[in-house]
Amino acid sequence: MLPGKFITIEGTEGAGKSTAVQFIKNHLQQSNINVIWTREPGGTELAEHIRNLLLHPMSYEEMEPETELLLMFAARAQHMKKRIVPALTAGQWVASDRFLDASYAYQGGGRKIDSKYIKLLDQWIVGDVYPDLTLLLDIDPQKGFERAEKRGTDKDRIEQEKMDFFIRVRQAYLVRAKQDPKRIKLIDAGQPLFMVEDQMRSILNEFIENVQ
Ligand code: Z5A
Repeated sequence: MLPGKFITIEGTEGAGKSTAVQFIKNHLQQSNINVIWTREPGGTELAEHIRNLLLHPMSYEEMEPETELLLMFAARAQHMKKRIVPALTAGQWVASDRFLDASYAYQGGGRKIDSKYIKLLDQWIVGDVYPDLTLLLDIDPQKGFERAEKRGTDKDRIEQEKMDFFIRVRQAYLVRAKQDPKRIKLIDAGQPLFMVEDQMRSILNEFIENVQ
């Protein structure tokens, strides 16, 4: 086990993940914890190029699910080796806006890729550098969709998927949370913002108390 602490933030479509990330940043800062923030797909210059490839809508050719999965893990391999592992090895705290669980949810649940292939890549690329804490923002997909619509920004390639895709993504996330309840903390993101923040505050405080 590496000496640093690793936190990840996950969420279904429109759950308010970006809003939550801002709250978590402020809360950790107020708790005098210095954190390196990063995101997936992305987090290094090369991985950010792969992110563009993954999220930019393309008119010339449809991306196959296998290609999407392998590109997610290609970006992750770079991210792990160049940023996450060195920081954790140096004893630093790292927080990532999405990470491995998203591959099980989106490529496994959403794209219906057999999880045995994701597990193989997981064991190879992530190994035992698993997050210590994952905050999973969960919302009914219909409600999430309405929130995302209100945001009014252009949809990326994955956000353009239909409702049944996001229903499967949510189910796969919930299965992950059930399999690993000690690490993955489920947050009811359908509530008003102050209640979502209350849930996150108490999870973070408990985590900080236990590791210090
Ligand atoms: N992906 C993948 O497929 N496989 C992988 O392995 C990985 C990722 C790592 C990029 O992620 C995509 O990559 C993502 C999964 C895939 N695709 N999708 N879809 P991203 O994290 O960069 O993008 P995102 O999923 O679109 O996340 P986001 O920008 O954080 O969106 P959000 O959850 O919808 O958050 P938001 O913008 O904060 O909230 C939406 C709106 O709701 C906004 O107007 C807020 O003001 C509002 N809001 C927030 N909280 C509340 C509450 N509590 N009440 C009412 N309104 C609220």
